[in-house]
Amino acid sequence: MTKALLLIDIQNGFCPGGNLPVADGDAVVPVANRLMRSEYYDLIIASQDWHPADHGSFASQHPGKHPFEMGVLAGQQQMMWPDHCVQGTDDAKFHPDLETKLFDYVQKKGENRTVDSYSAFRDNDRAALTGLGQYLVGKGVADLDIMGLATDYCVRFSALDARDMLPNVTVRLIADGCRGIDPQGVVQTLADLREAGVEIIDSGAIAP
Ligand code: VGL
Ligand code: ZN
Repeated sequence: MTKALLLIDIQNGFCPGGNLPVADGDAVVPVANRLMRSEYYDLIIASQDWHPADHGSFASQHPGKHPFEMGVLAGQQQMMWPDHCVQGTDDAKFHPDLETKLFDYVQKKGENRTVDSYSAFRDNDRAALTGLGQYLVGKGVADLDIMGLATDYCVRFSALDARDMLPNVTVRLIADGCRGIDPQGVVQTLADLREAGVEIIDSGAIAP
Protein backbone atom coordinates (compact mmCIF):
# COMPACT_ATOMS: atom_id res chain seq x y z
CA MET A 1 0.00 0.00 0.00
CA THR A 2 1.85 3.04 -1.24
CA LYS A 3 1.58 6.00 1.09
CA ALA A 4 2.24 9.52 -0.19
CA LEU A 5 2.66 12.87 1.53
CA LEU A 6 1.68 15.96 -0.47
CA LEU A 7 3.17 19.24 0.78
CA ILE A 8 1.27 22.21 -0.59
CA ASP A 9 3.12 25.45 -1.41
CA ILE A 10 5.53 25.64 1.55
CA GLN A 11 7.24 28.59 -0.11
CA ASN A 12 8.74 31.85 1.10
CA GLY A 13 5.86 33.79 -0.45
CA PHE A 14 3.35 32.26 1.98
CA CYS A 15 5.56 32.56 5.08
CA PRO A 16 6.19 35.64 7.22
CA GLY A 17 8.28 38.08 5.16
CA GLY A 18 6.81 36.78 1.88
CA ASN A 19 4.57 38.62 -0.56
CA LEU A 20 1.37 36.77 0.46
CA PRO A 21 2.19 35.79 4.04
CA VAL A 22 0.01 33.37 5.94
CA ALA A 23 0.08 34.02 9.71
CA ASP A 24 2.48 31.53 11.32
CA GLY A 25 2.97 29.88 7.92
CA ASP A 26 6.54 28.84 8.69
CA ALA A 27 5.24 26.76 11.64
CA VAL A 28 4.39 23.99 9.17
CA VAL A 29 8.04 23.51 8.16
CA PRO A 30 9.09 21.43 11.22
CA VAL A 31 5.92 19.35 10.86
CA ALA A 32 6.77 18.60 7.23
CA ASN A 33 10.37 17.75 8.08
CA ARG A 34 9.33 15.41 10.91
CA LEU A 35 6.86 13.57 8.67
CA MET A 36 9.34 13.29 5.79
CA ARG A 37 12.02 11.86 8.09
CA SER A 38 9.63 9.40 9.74
CA GLU A 39 9.88 6.81 6.94
CA TYR A 40 6.13 6.32 7.15
CA TYR A 41 5.78 7.57 3.58
CA ASP A 42 6.90 5.86 0.40
CA LEU A 43 6.61 9.01 -1.66
CA ILE A 44 7.02 12.72 -0.87
CA ILE A 45 5.52 15.24 -3.27
CA ALA A 46 5.62 19.03 -3.04
CA SER A 47 3.59 21.54 -5.01
CA GLN A 48 5.05 24.91 -5.93
CA ASP A 49 3.02 27.98 -6.88
CA TRP A 50 4.93 29.19 -9.95
CA HIS A 51 3.44 32.27 -11.59
CA PRO A 52 4.62 34.33 -14.54
CA ALA A 53 5.20 38.00 -13.53
CA ASP A 54 2.01 39.04 -15.35
CA HIS A 55 -0.26 36.38 -13.87
CA GLY A 56 -3.96 37.24 -14.09
CA SER A 57 -4.56 36.53 -10.39
CA PHE A 58 -2.42 39.52 -9.47
CA ALA A 59 -4.29 42.75 -8.65
CA SER A 60 -1.43 44.55 -10.40
CA GLN A 61 -2.73 43.19 -13.74
CA HIS A 62 -6.21 44.69 -13.27
CA PRO A 63 -6.25 48.50 -13.42
CA GLY A 64 -8.00 49.95 -10.36
CA LYS A 65 -8.05 46.64 -8.44
CA HIS A 66 -6.37 46.28 -5.07
CA PRO A 67 -5.10 43.09 -3.45
CA PHE A 68 -7.79 41.09 -1.59
CA GLU A 69 -10.64 42.56 -3.66
CA MET A 70 -12.71 40.26 -5.84
CA GLY A 71 -12.29 40.44 -9.60
CA VAL A 72 -12.87 38.15 -12.56
CA LEU A 73 -10.45 35.71 -14.18
CA ALA A 74 -11.29 33.01 -16.73
CA GLY A 75 -14.95 33.95 -16.37
CA GLN A 76 -14.96 33.17 -12.64
CA GLN A 77 -14.95 35.30 -9.52
CA GLN A 78 -11.32 35.53 -8.47
CA MET A 79 -9.56 36.96 -5.45
CA MET A 80 -7.08 39.58 -6.57
CA TRP A 81 -3.78 38.67 -4.93
CA PRO A 82 -0.65 40.65 -4.34
CA ASP A 83 2.10 39.65 -6.79
CA HIS A 84 3.50 36.42 -5.31
CA CYS A 85 5.58 33.35 -6.14
CA VAL A 86 6.85 34.77 -9.41
CA GLN A 87 8.94 32.19 -11.27
CA GLY A 88 12.64 32.37 -10.43
CA THR A 89 12.29 34.80 -7.48
CA ASP A 90 13.13 34.14 -3.81
CA ASP A 91 9.41 34.47 -3.05
CA ALA A 92 8.75 31.33 -5.12
CA LYS A 93 11.50 29.24 -3.48
CA PHE A 94 10.65 26.61 -0.91
CA HIS A 95 11.19 27.72 2.70
CA PRO A 96 14.95 27.45 3.33
CA ASP A 97 14.49 25.09 6.31
CA LEU A 98 12.29 22.67 4.38
CA GLU A 99 14.26 19.50 3.64
CA THR A 100 13.68 19.56 -0.11
CA LYS A 101 16.29 16.84 -0.70
CA LEU A 102 13.69 14.40 0.63
CA PHE A 103 11.25 15.29 -2.19
CA ASP A 104 10.56 12.64 -4.82
CA TYR A 105 8.54 14.89 -7.09
CA VAL A 106 7.71 18.60 -7.43
CA GLN A 107 4.49 19.70 -9.09
CA LYS A 108 4.60 23.30 -10.29
CA LYS A 109 1.27 25.06 -10.84
CA GLY A 110 -0.19 28.44 -11.77
CA GLU A 111 1.96 28.92 -14.86
CA ASN A 112 -0.92 29.83 -17.18
CA ARG A 113 -1.53 33.55 -16.75
CA THR A 114 -5.17 33.32 -17.88
CA VAL A 115 -6.42 31.09 -15.04
CA ASP A 116 -5.48 30.45 -11.40
CA SER A 117 -4.58 27.02 -10.09
CA TYR A 118 -5.15 26.65 -6.36
CA SER A 119 -5.25 22.88 -6.67
CA ALA A 120 -2.09 20.89 -7.34
CA PHE A 121 -4.23 18.68 -9.62
CA ARG A 122 -5.94 21.09 -12.04
CA ASP A 123 -6.66 24.71 -12.88
CA ASN A 124 -9.57 26.49 -11.17
CA ASP A 125 -11.68 26.24 -14.35
CA ARG A 126 -10.99 22.46 -14.30
CA ALA A 127 -9.92 22.54 -17.95
CA ALA A 128 -6.24 21.60 -17.69
CA LEU A 129 -4.75 18.91 -15.45
CA THR A 130 -1.28 19.31 -13.94
CA GLY A 131 -0.42 15.62 -14.27
CA LEU A 132 -0.14 14.98 -10.52
CA GLY A 133 -3.19 12.70 -10.49
CA GLN A 134 -1.71 10.52 -13.23
CA TYR A 135 1.61 10.46 -11.41
CA LEU A 136 0.00 9.22 -8.19
CA VAL A 137 -2.06 6.57 -9.98
CA GLY A 138 1.06 5.44 -11.85
CA LYS A 139 2.90 5.03 -8.53
CA GLY A 140 0.03 2.96 -7.13
CA VAL A 141 -0.68 5.41 -4.30
CA ALA A 142 -3.46 4.14 -2.03
CA ASP A 143 -3.17 6.68 0.80
CA LEU A 144 -2.57 10.39 0.36
CA ASP A 145 -1.94 12.77 3.26
CA ILE A 146 -2.02 16.50 2.55
CA MET A 147 -0.67 19.50 4.48
CA GLY A 148 0.77 22.95 3.84
CA LEU A 149 -0.33 26.45 2.84
CA ALA A 150 -2.84 27.90 2.69
CA THR A 151 -5.57 25.80 4.34
CA ASP A 152 -8.46 27.75 2.83
CA TYR A 153 -7.08 28.02 -0.72
CA CYS A 154 -4.52 25.65 -2.14
CA VAL A 155 -4.79 22.96 0.53
CA ARG A 156 -8.59 23.06 0.31
CA PHE A 157 -8.75 22.79 -3.48
CA SER A 158 -6.04 20.13 -3.61
CA ALA A 159 -7.75 17.93 -1.01
CA LEU A 160 -11.17 18.28 -2.65
CA ASP A 161 -9.70 17.45 -6.06
CA ALA A 162 -7.83 14.46 -4.65
CA ARG A 163 -11.10 13.18 -3.16
CA ASP A 164 -12.90 13.85 -6.46
CA MET A 165 -10.30 12.63 -8.97
CA LEU A 166 -8.79 9.65 -7.09
CA PRO A 167 -11.79 7.56 -6.01
CA ASN A 168 -9.64 4.63 -4.87
CA VAL A 169 -7.32 6.70 -2.71
CA THR A 170 -7.80 7.46 0.98
CA VAL A 171 -7.29 11.21 1.49
CA ARG A 172 -6.42 12.75 4.86
CA LEU A 173 -5.64 16.32 5.91
CA ILE A 174 -2.91 16.84 8.50
CA ALA A 175 -4.46 19.77 10.34
CA ASP A 176 -1.49 20.85 12.46
CA GLY A 177 0.59 20.97 9.27
CA CYS A 178 -1.64 23.64 7.74
CA ARG A 179 -2.12 27.38 8.24
CA GLY A 180 -4.77 29.53 6.56
CA ILE A 181 -5.36 33.03 5.25
CA ASP A 182 -8.84 33.70 6.69
CA PRO A 183 -9.84 32.09 10.04
CA GLN A 184 -13.48 31.74 8.95
CA GLY A 185 -12.32 30.16 5.72
CA VAL A 186 -10.27 27.63 7.67
CA VAL A 187 -13.27 26.56 9.78
CA GLN A 188 -15.39 26.25 6.63
CA THR A 189 -12.65 24.30 4.87
CA LEU A 190 -12.35 21.70 7.63
CA ALA A 191 -16.14 21.22 7.63
CA ASP A 192 -16.30 20.96 3.83
CA LEU A 193 -13.41 18.49 3.68
CA ARG A 194 -14.98 16.27 6.33
CA GLU A 195 -18.24 16.40 4.43
CA ALA A 196 -16.43 15.36 1.24
CA GLY A 197 -14.88 12.34 2.96
CA VAL A 198 -11.44 13.67 3.85
CA GLU A 199 -10.34 12.54 7.30
CA ILE A 200 -8.77 15.25 9.47
CA ILE A 201 -5.83 14.06 11.57
CA ASP A 202 -2.82 15.48 13.42
CA SER A 203 0.79 14.71 12.56
CA GLY A 204 1.32 13.12 15.97
CA ALA A 205 -0.85 10.21 14.84
CA ILE A 206 1.81 9.43 12.20
CA ALA A 207 5.11 10.49 13.72
CA PRO A 208 5.32 11.80 17.29
C1 VGL B 1 -2.32 30.25 -2.70
C2 VGL B 1 -3.46 32.18 -3.05
C3 VGL B 1 -2.83 32.36 -4.27
C4 VGL B 1 -2.07 29.09 -1.79
C5 VGL B 1 -1.69 30.40 -3.90
O1 VGL B 1 -1.00 28.45 -1.90
O2 VGL B 1 -2.94 28.80 -0.95
N1 VGL B 1 -3.23 31.14 -2.28
N2 VGL B 1 -1.96 31.45 -4.67
ZN1 ZN C 1 -0.81 31.86 -6.39
